[in-house]
Amino acid sequence: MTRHDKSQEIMRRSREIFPGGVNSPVRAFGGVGGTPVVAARGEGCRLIDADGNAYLDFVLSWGPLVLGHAPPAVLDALHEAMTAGTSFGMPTEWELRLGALIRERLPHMERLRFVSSGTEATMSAVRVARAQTRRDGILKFDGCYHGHADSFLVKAGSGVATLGLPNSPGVPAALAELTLVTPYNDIAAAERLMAEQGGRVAAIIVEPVVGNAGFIPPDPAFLPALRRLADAHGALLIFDEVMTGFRIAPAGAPERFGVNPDLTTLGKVIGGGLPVAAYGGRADLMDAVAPAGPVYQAGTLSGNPLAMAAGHATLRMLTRELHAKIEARTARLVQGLREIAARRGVPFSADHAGSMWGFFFRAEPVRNFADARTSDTELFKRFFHEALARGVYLAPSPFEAAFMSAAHGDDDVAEALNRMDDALGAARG
Ligand code: KE4
Repeated sequence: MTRHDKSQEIMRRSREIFPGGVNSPVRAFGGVGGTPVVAARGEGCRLIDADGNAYLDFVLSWGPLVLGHAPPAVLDALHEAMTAGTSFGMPTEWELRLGALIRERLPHMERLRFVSSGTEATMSAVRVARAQTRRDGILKFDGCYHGHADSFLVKAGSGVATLGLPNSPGVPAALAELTLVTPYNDIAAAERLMAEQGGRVAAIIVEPVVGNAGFIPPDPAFLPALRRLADAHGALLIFDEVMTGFRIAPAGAPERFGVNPDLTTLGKVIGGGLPVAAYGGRADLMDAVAPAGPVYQAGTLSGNPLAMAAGHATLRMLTRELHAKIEARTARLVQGLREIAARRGVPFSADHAGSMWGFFFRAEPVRNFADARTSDTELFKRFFHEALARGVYLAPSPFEAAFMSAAHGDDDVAEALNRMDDALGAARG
């Protein structure tokens, strides 16, 4: 078994400073029990904790590290940028370079604005939608997580779901009632809700592939139906691609599913591990954003040159060929897990979209958050810890997705499967 004395000591002291000892709830192991391991360094696909234990990392900072930890190209770009200074609060060429590259890869983002977190991106996209439609309501899907802005903390996924928080105290009822919620993949329910209340809905916001209730792909007809529904009721369609961006396809959900949103949010991968997110889309909508228009949104460190440099280096490396290579390895890992579970007679379903993947201890496919909650979360907890003890780091919650990076080689995938096979045997008892 691995030792975690230093992690335990660091967490003991951190609990005296940070709520729950962490700076983001999902890191606290609330969904799996026990004490978090404390990261000390990352090397490619490996994570080393404060006690020197090494793990094959499939969380990758919750998605940003599509090239793996500390990729040389990103470190070189960061070094070049930081020797010129760390922040200016002024236009720089770095933001132009990354903005132009994103628009080249994602032509549906005619205009975009950089911010520093996915939460800022989604709250700003909704503000634009509310301003442009002069409506206050939004429609989201049960188990989807769009960051912690007040309007989204209604039946949210990720840490809200992991910790079993009903919604969140501190969100005014008057605001929460503006957020309509309906089950993911249920077109009829969404149609009924929009027929009743569509006149007050500014936007339908959706994770094109859900990564915050566990991994849940859309039924083929779901996203096209949302496009039609938004158009029929004069609402906008927002694809929250903070997690799926540059993960499920080189040009995102529009390429994978053939549906164009009105607005898109990005994050994670576009910062290469530094704080970067963005919102954007149709020019006629985005030109309402200050100072071009009256919709106010701002940020001291938006477009920070170090973050722009890291994101630019990451996307430059992430060619279509590399994306396809990472996707192929992800497919092999998922298929390997299915075979292990079948051989061991464990009820199990797993799937992937590009380099994003996930699994549930449940035989039937998971189509929405209610399904996800019927999976065997107790077995997940045991499996998580048995895998951790064998050097595999998975998301510490059954309601999160997993990821793959360019740094995971074929041998790493094979090694991870061997370790997880052994872990499942131990977890089953
Ligand atoms: P941030 O504010 O955490 O940068 O992004 C919020 C967000 C928005 N939209 C989607 C689809 C997201 O997945 C996220 C953040 N994802 C979580 C992981 N499920 C971040 C991890 C955390 O909360 O610490």
